Amino acid sequence: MPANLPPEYKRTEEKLRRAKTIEEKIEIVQKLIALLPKHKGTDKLYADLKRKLSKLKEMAEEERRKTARYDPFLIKKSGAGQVVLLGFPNSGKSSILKALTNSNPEIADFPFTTVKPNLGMMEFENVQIQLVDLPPIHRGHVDPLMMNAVRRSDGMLLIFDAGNDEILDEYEYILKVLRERKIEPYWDRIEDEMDVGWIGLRAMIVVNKMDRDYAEERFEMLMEFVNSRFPVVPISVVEGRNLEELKRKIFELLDIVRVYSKRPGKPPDYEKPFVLRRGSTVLDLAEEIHKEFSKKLKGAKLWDMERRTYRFVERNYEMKDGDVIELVI
Ligand SMILES: Nc1nc2c(ncn2[C@@H]2O[C@H](COP(=O)(O)OP(=O)(O)OP(=O)(O)O)[C@@H](O)[C@H]2O)c(=O)[nH]1
Ligand SMILES: [Mg+2]
Repeated sequence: MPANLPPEYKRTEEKLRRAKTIEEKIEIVQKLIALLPKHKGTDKLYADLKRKLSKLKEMAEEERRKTARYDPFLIKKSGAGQVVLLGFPNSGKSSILKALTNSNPEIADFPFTTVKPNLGMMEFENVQIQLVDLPPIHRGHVDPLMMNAVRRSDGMLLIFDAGNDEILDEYEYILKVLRERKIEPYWDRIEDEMDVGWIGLRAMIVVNKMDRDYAEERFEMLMEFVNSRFPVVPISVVEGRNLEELKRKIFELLDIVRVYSKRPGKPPDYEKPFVLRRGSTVLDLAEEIHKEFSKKLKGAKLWDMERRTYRFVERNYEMKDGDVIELVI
């Protein structure tokens, strides 16, 4: 042992002997390295500590790998927004995903077919929207990992089977499950201030299997019960009924606007809209395009491409879906 080690070093070294967890040990060794006077006499000790530290870090990493739980509901977002499909078993969630996207999930006439989320991209005009078909909600255990995925999404479809007599009970049950997870589903607006930990999530209702007997009656009953709180879209995947309308409504659910940026003297590119949250301003658009740009921004020309005229709008102008914007700096 080289001489001249400060007393604090010795004290810390003593702590290392008593440390229990790998994390504690890492922290102490790092402290030792910092406390060690650096000179020829301590070279070897320094190298030993470094080796010890890297060994401990390896062990910590190994531990993390072993304990980390694989979460199949951690879904990377893509496209203009992510919409989850939630509903009781057999209501047709996977069938809807298959009908609206290029995905080919397992579909069967018995419940609990889907056990892991299925993803697909839905094309609506010039935007792509990500749909996530989830395992069913039921009256037993609700997977908290699944509900976390709902929380992270940008909107949800509550799916019901028009052939099912339990439709109202199921609706109430799903609302209860959402409440338990501090999710407030809404379409119009949330009037009251939300408590800490709560989130608002845009939601709408899809009544599938409208081809079944007495479907119309059940649909009417649910409509009345929902009482305009959410839009209710009746569809039939089997008959291909109302699917285009459903797509448009899913786009509306996301509450986004598409705006087209135009350079001076050039036409806008209608294939590539900028997709922003409703309420976004010209300044938000400029920031999206280039941070530097936004600092110098004066406002924008809002074009009427048919008449080839424009009017000047301020930086805080809230853009509407379809606006053609030429930023002015
Ligand atoms: N009559 C009728 N049957 C449908 C319709 N859509 C789906 N189905 C049938 O309903 C059954 C269940 O469909 P799925 O898409 O697997 O239902 P799911 O909600 O994904 O079911 P889980 O994964 O178990 O929650 C299948 O037999 C489908 O063919 C429809 O519009 N009309
Ligand atoms: Mg399914």
